[in-house]
Parts: sequence; structure tokens; C-alpha cells
Amino acid sequence: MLMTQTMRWFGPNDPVRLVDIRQAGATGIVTALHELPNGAVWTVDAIQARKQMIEAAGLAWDVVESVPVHEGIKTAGADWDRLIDAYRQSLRNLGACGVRVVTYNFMPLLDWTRTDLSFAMPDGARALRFDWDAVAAYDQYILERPGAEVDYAPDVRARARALYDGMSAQDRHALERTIIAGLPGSEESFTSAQFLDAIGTYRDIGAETLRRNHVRFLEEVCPAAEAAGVQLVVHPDDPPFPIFGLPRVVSTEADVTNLFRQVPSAANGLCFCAGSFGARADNDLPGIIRRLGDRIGFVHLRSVQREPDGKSFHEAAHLEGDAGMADIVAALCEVSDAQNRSIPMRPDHGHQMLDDLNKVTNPGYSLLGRMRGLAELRGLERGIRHARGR
Ligand code: DNO
Repeated sequence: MLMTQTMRWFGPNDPVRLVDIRQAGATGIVTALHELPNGAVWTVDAIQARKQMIEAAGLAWDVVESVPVHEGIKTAGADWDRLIDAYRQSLRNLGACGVRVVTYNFMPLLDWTRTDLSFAMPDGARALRFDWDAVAAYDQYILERPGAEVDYAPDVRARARALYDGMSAQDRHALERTIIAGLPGSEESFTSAQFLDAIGTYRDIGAETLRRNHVRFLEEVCPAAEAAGVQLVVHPDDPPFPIFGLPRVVSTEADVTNLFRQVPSAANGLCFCAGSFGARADNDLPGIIRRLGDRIGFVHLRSVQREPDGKSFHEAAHLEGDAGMADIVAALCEVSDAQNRSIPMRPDHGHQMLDDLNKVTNPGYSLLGRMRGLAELRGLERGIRHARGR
């Protein structure tokens, strides 16, 4: 069965309109009630109102991205019970409204992180980039995180110093905003002072504790999700390794397999993100799909081009870069056919290109680059199926 083509939409304030998404050829929408504060219950009325808006445009609300997991859950703080109750209630309300796939992540403090939102590609388009030297420069010389230097190899430290010294005050400010002010869809936003403070809340929370809190969260909410007919799909860490001394525990196939082993509920699923997993060369992307296919409830398709230092990357066009998109889509075709279901996918991120270069856009979420990506991906899927005779 063909994948269900969706696009992310940030709600009524998104400069990309529902009619644009429909013309791009998607049938489904991926969105959230972004206006609600983290930890609030999503009411049936609010969900219904958004759903009607989407349906009035001839589209379906296929996936929620995301119902945010509050920091008080990630850190198992004092407010745990109230936050878990609110989360369960939001899932019940979504299920009652017929919205059945809910994405979330378990990254401490920061969601996805980049250092450059306007990296020039050879064809003149602009891409998102994550540069480890720039992270090191920010961490050591702008954030001035105590002890940061132990996280960087001597050659990285030397390059970071030179990078920082060559930056104007404006460049330094821009780097800071890019890293911590919150990219589209992010759940938190900080100043450097607030960020440093917040990092302190993880002083006693290493990877093991964070994993435990994640399992506990799933044990508490999966039964409610199952009863509501909702699948929770965890989004992998982006990038898939610790940054700023904060643990990240959903970075590899083993991390995810472990979660499924510990919480076997059918409501415990995966949002397979080719870009996030793909930033690590040791993640076998088609293999993850083949082995964990029955858990995959949603797919983000994009391709990163890894850079030689093993940490940095930029976002290539959807069929270029290191992902190996043809093998990924072929594996998805196998999984969906074996299970006779249509898996919702969206073209993730996209270059800022053509007319969008002259517009104010949400980084990674301008229309034309994603429309190009979706067109290429749907062609790839049809081509693979045609060659296989189905
Ligand atoms: C970035 C997105 C992430 C994702 C969250 C899921 O473009 O893929 O922000 O939505 O991590 O909770």
C-alpha cells in the first residue's frame, strides 16, 4: 500500500497555508496545538476546532507532532503525577476525536539543534547545518558551561577557538539564537543564562536515569493510549548523541529496541526519522525499518550529508546525501505490504529555494523545498513499486 503523504503545518500562523499543502499533493496534515503551553491538557473542543479547519481544506489530520513531554516528566520532578494525568487525558481526547498517531521526543531541554540555518548549497539553495566546532565554540566561549572542555577533543577545541575569535558580536549572537532560541516545533526556548541554569537540573540525571524516566513515562501512559486507540511514536534524538553535557537516550537501534523490550505495549511505537538516525554512520537505516517495521507508526524522510569529523552534517536534497533514500523507501514498501497498511510519511525539512529565498520562512519548513522533496519521494516510491510489479 502506498505511503500516506503528509506535510507538517504549524497551525493558523504558519506562512505555508493548508491550500498550499494540498496543491503540493499531500493528503494529510501533521500538526499540534502549538499555542498551548507545555503540560496543558488538549481539550476535545480545541482538538475538534483544529481538525475541522484541516478538513475544511480537504485534508486529514493524520499525525500529531508533538504532544510535548514536559521537563517535569523527563526529570521525574515533583509535578510528575499531574503532568502524567494531563498527558493521558490529552491522549484520550485525541483518540476520541479520531487522531491516532502521536509523536513525542525524550531529549532533555533542547529538541532538534542546528548551528546554521542558511548554509549555502552549490545550486544557490539554503540548507540547515550542524557544525560540531560551532557547538564547541558556543558551549565554551558564549555559554561558558563549567567543564565543557572535556567534551571536545583538542583539535575541536583549537578550531572552536579560532572560529570564535573570528566571529563578530553579531555572529556570536546569531549562533546563540540558532542553538537555543527554539527551532520550529521546539518545546523550549532559552537565553544562555536560563539554559545554563536548566542544564543544572540534569546534574544528577545521567543516561541511565533518563532511560528509567522514559520507561516509567511509557509504562504510565501506554495503557491509556491503548485504550484510546492511539499509538505514541518516539522521535529519535537529533543529533543522535549527547550535547552540552546532556544525556540523549534515543539515538540508536539498540536504544529503541530496548524501549520496546521494556514496554511491550502496542501503543509504544517509533517515528522513524531518516535524518536523525542518519547523522550516525553506525545506524543501519533500512535495517532498522526491516527489523522494527511493526512498531513504525510515522516516517520522516530526509537525508543528511555527514561531514568528515563524524559529528557535523548538513541537510542534503532528499534523494542525495548519505541516507540512501532508495533503500529506505524500498524497505518501507516491504513493511507496509507485509502488514497491509499505509504508513504516514512526510518530507522532512527542505532547502529554502526559489521564491522562498525572498520570504520569511520557518527554518527547514518552507514550502518549495519540501514540495520538491515530496515530489521526489512519491516518484521514488511509485518507481520502486512499478519495478516490482506492485
Ligand atoms: C524537527 C522535528 C522535531 C520533532 C520532535 C518530535 O524538525 O523532527 O522537532 O518534531 O522532536 O517530538
